[in-house]
Amino acid sequence: MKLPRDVIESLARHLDDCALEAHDTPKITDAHPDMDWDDAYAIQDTIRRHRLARGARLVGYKAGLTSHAKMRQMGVDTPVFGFLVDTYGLPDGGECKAAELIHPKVEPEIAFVMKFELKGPGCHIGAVLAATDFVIPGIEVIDSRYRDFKFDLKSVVADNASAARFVVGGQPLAVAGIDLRTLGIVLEKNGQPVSFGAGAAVLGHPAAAVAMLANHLGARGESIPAGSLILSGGITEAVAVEAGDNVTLRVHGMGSTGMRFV
Ligand code: 0L1
Ligand code: MG
Repeated sequence: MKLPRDVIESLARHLDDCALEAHDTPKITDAHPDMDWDDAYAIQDTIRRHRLARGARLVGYKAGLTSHAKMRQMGVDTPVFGFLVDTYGLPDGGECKAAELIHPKVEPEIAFVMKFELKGPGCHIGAVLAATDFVIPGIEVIDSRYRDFKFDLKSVVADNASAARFVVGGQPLAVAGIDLRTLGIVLEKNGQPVSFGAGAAVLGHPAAAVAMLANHLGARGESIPAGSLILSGGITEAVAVEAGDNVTLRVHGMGSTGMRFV
């Protein structure tokens, strides 16, 4: 690690304040160009600790930048991981308050709910499918705290991979008998289809993103607990939204979920 503990603490507070007060900031590597990956995840971990200390509950994890469309959109080449707390969750069809966010975008995702603990290293698609209770359509609302969504990977890891809100809903399905690679999705904004895709857009198979997450956590002495919700990553590019917008995600054979921005 390159950064002293007090700097990690103050960067975590700064990014958390930006999220809570909905204001942006230049990417933190501008002032700390030597920051390394351990520093980045230590800042994210510190934000998580502060959130839990304030009463939030850890409900799962997210994988981000797992599709070529997203990597191209953001000019990066590696997935990143973050945590999900209950305060990010919205009711299916519910309201998302745009004033609480800086510049939200939505991503269509396949969410996994785990039946058994999953622990890396060595996790693979088969282990993920064996440990999954069900999959369900999910929309992630990302809201980078960085000005104009301009960041590098270490800055975005520190910022909890831009996690902000999420909704899941529709028809939960057991993974046996469905091919998540060919699962088709349509994302609608205000009744108009705006992006389309299939599960294979996420690292060839959405379960591959969950395996990568388990291996990432395993390398840090953590695991994915039973009951966790995992957002496996945007299938398409993220779509910008604002107050007044309605978004709906339709997934083949799994119904739909959505939210309204107010
Ligand atoms: O969930 C995601 O793919 C987002 C990861 C962070 C990068 C971004 O803000 O687009
Ligand atoms: Mg996402």
